[in-house]
Parts: sequence; structure tokens; C-alpha cells
Amino acid sequence: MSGLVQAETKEESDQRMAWFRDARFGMFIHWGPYSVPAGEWKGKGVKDNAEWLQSYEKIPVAEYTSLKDQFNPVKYDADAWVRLAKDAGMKYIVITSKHHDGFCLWDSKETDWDIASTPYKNDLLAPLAEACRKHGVKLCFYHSIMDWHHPDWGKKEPWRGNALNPSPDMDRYTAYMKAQLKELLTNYGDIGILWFDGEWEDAWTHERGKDLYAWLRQEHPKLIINNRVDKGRQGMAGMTKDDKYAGDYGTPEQEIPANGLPGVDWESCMTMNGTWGFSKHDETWKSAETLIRNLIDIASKGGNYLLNVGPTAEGKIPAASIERLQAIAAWMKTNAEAIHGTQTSPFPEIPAWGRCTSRPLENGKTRLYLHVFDWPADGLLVVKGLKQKAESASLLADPSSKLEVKPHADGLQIQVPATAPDAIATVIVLDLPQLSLLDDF
Ligand code: FHN
Repeated sequence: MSGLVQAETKEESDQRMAWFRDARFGMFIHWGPYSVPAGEWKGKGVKDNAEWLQSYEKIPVAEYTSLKDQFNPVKYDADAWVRLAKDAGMKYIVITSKHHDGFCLWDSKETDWDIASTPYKNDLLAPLAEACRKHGVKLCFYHSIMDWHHPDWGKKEPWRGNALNPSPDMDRYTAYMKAQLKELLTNYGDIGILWFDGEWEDAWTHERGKDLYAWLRQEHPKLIINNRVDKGRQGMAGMTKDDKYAGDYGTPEQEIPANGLPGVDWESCMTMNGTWGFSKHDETWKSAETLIRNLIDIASKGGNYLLNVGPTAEGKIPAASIERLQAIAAWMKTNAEAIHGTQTSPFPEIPAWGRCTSRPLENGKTRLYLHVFDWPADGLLVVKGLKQKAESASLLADPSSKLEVKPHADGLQIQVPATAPDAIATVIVLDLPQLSLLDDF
């Protein structure tokens, strides 16, 4: 995007993106007044995304704003949330400062539709910022461009109840949004990412997206901004059409690219169940195995995994989410080295037995992390495509476990224990003098 801000060299861009690329894993938090109805309205459950309740049920703004009187997260414990994320290996947290309903989790000078108007009154972002600083986790904000509450948001949908505004003023709305972004980027210390969303409606334009990106980067040169600031995102696959569009990385949603995208920064955001905002009805929880293997799959392809929690109106992260995050923490306690700071698999094809991440070592050496999902029944793991002897092989969980490596017609074979030490994913460390692949692999 060098055309949009003072020319940023590749080295400067690499330096700005470095922490994001190393992180590989973050926590997404969707939280707001929609957590009160929690996926149900007048006795009827909504189909999925509980944070879309106002739109699904066509609730006029005047009626929807009454939810603020019930939004009272007295059980909110920001420090506990950050520790839960950090233990799971999540290096950053992206919280919805404002979702599509326009409600602000902080006391904004620009509106009364915010936390100060609730029984709780206190800023929800400040304690999270403090906890992130304390635990060394990057704080980031999700901010919706689309705003069902603000009368100047340019799409007049009758159900919003403020469609009476015959001429919404998008310049005035953009100034409002910039003023709130200034509050968010000024009052909470170092912010890692602005995660925009809701850019798809016609009221938001490519010109506005380019302008917003340029303004933000001029004001905050180290800030990372996703590709939903502009109009270049290609649907839920999330990658940017071409480099005329602003945004520092692609944002696949609820999906993982089939293959790695060399030289491209991207992050797959996903729910643990079927909804971003808390729903009392949605019990479609993915297993810890699925979540851990998603993390591995994404890392092996050079992306980040942004995994969502939807706290309740009381301020509690659902028990089912906590259970899964604790299971991820247990796996990461042993295997974080095979995720954080790693690079993509060197293999053109995905191995049949699992995934591979890599890390360059000194003197041209390469370390491969073989994440084995399907353990070989005969005790011989065949790593296709490698054409040189390995220096060593061992279990990441037990570096003293020297595993025998022999040549194989298709590459190398590693003698492994009879049973998988970790049924979800056992990581084998394979150190190579230098990486060279079979030509016809
Ligand atoms: O409409 C939003 C949705 O509520 C949620 O915030 C997701 C998360 O990325 N983004 C949009 C749907 O693509």
C-alpha cells in the first residue's frame, strides 16, 4: 500500500508485520448488548450469529437500545480472560470495540450509545488494556464500519427505525468514526491491529477505505490494519483482489485456504461453535482436536488463527470455550515451539499423515516440525520429498528420544514409537543440514 502513505520499504513493512507473523494465534472477542438476548428474541431462537439479532429480527433502534439497561457484566474479569488467552498460546486479542449495532464498549465522547449508559457504567476496554500490558499480549480492536445505530450510516433500512433520516451524510459519519478511532488509538496504549469489518455495503467506498487506511497509517505508522478497511476482500475466502486495495493482510472467515499463500499475510477467523456473539442455544462446539488441528493447519500454510469467544452479558466466557482453550493450552505447553515464529511447510503437497511447519536454523540448517495426526501403524513415518540425510530426529515432547532416520525411495523414513504420544498431534523435530527436495516430488 506504499501508494497510500509515505513510501514504506519492504524492510519497514516486514518490521511492522513481524510480531503478527510470529504470533500465529490470537483470541477474537465478540461482546455487546446482543449478549443479553443471547440468540433469542420474544421466545424464538435466531438461526446463527447472535450478534446479528437486531437485523435478523428487524428490531428498531429505539427498541434495541433498551438492551443497554440489561447489559451489566458484573462478573467481567479482564485479567482472567487475558491469562486464559496467553496460556492457550494466543499472542494477541481482538475485541469488538463497536460491532454493527453501533454500541461502544468504552465511554465515547461521540455518543451516549455506549457502556456509560448501562448499569455497569465502567469502561470495558481499560481493564483489558491493563491486563494485556501486564501479560505481554497485544491488544487489538475490531471496529465495524457498518453502524445500524448512527443516523448518518448510508444504508437506510426501514427496520432500523431511523430510516426517517432522508439524507444520511457519510462524510459526517466518517468523521464520527475517525473521532472514535482516535479515542481508541489514544486512550489504551499500544494497539496492534485495527480489525475492520462491515465494509461490504455500498455506503462504504474504495475511496473512503483508501483514505481511512492512509489517515490511520500516517497517525500510527506501526499499526496493522486488515483488508476489511477497504473494498478489496473477495468474500469469505477473505483475500484481497489486488494491491490497489488497502489493508495489510487477508481475512478468510470460517475457512482455511486449501494451500499456503507464499509471501501473503493472512489470518483465518473462526468461531468455536456457530456464533460470534454469545447464544444460549448454540451448542455446536467444535472439539479441541479440531481446534488444535486447525491451528496447526493454518500455521503450516503461513497464516494466523483468530479463534473467537463470545462472553455472556454477565461478563463470563462460556464454560465450553474455557474447556477448549485449556485443552489447547495443554497441547501448546509442549508444542508452542512448533507454532510460534514458524514458517510454512516446504512441501508442495500436504503430507498424508498430518502437517509440517518449519524454522530456519543457523548455518543454512532447517528444522522441520512434523505434526503427525495419523500415526503409522508399522512404526515407520515416511516423509516424502526430502532427498538428504537428516542430522537428527526426536519427539518435541522428549528431545532425548533419538529417532532412527533412514533413506526411503520417496524421501526419508523415521522409526517412531508404537503408539502416538499425543493422539491429537504428535510433533517430531527433524533437523536437516540444509533443505533440498526431490526434483520430481
Ligand atoms: O457480520 C460480521 C459477523 O457478525 C462477525 O463479526 C464476523 C467476524 O469476522 N464478521 C462479519 C461476517 O463476515
